[in-house]
Amino acid sequence: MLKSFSNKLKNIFTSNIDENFYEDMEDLLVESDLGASLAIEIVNKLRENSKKNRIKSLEGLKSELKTIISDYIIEEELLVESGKLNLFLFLGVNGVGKTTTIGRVANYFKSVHGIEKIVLSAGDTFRAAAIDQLKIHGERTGNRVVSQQHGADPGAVIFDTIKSAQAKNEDLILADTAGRMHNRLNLIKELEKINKIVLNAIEDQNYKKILVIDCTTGQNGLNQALQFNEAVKIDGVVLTKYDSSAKGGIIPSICSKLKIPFYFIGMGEGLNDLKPFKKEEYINELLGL
Ligand SMILES: Nc1nc2c(ncn2[C@@H]2O[C@H](COP(=O)(O)OP(=O)(O)O)[C@@H](O)[C@H]2O)c(=O)[nH]1
Ligand SMILES: [Mg+2]
Repeated sequence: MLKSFSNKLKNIFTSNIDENFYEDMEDLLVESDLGASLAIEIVNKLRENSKKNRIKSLEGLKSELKTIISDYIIEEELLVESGKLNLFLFLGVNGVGKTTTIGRVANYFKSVHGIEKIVLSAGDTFRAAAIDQLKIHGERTGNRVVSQQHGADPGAVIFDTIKSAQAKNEDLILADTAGRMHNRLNLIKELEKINKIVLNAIEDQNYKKILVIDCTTGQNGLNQALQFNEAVKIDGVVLTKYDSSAKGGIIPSICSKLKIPFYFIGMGEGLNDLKPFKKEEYINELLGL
């Protein structure tokens, strides 16, 4: 789909720079999941800037478009700070890839950053399968998993994880959460409770609340981000399934609304299919540069 975006962009860029050109550009941006209001905003800026700077060539316009979209995007490297307990809490609706992402993030910090003492926390107690799934990721990546039985209090599981990690002097906790409860209010209350427990249990902490979004859900991802951010302030996002029929326009869309960075991009189901998010690479791929 990314390919198709840049191909379509190529077609637009071979036409004359007239009002039709700007309309086609707007349609294309909406199609690629940037959302109508952001697409209009970007095209307005492009129109204004090209007038102001007397940009006449298609190449010039393309590079102006790149600058405009880049300005919305926030890239940040997720880091494990040494000498303290780091806790990354993964949030997001069912099926977006939270549990899979935890396995891959564990693998990333171990293999790329040499972080040895990682513990996985089975905070999704809502589904029995989620606990087993996390245990499998623990085995594969050679990390300890703290879990309780299906239906247990997720806050208690995460509290136990923190206490044992402190006792064992571990570096990093990767905590899973349920994407669904009996209703939405329950889920929000649960997340607020977990948040309080973490804030109280770790003194000098590097605590990040990370939202996982499936980019095949398009603009729906923006609604999810707004809702989770309202419940517990989100620090950053992991975008999964970028290898599937995804358009990726959700990235500038979420960044512009919430002013939060993207940390990683998931490009497949394997343990190594998670890459740190790189703004420059992303925008070049999007625009076919
Ligand atoms: N193609 C692809 N599939 C993914 C990616 N990330 C996760 N998945 C798949 O999405 C499905 C749901 O993942 P899971 O981690 O169980 O989601 P959770 O409910 O949020 O914990 C699984 O089949 C994963 O293998 C990705 O980046 N690309
Ligand atoms: Mg899960």
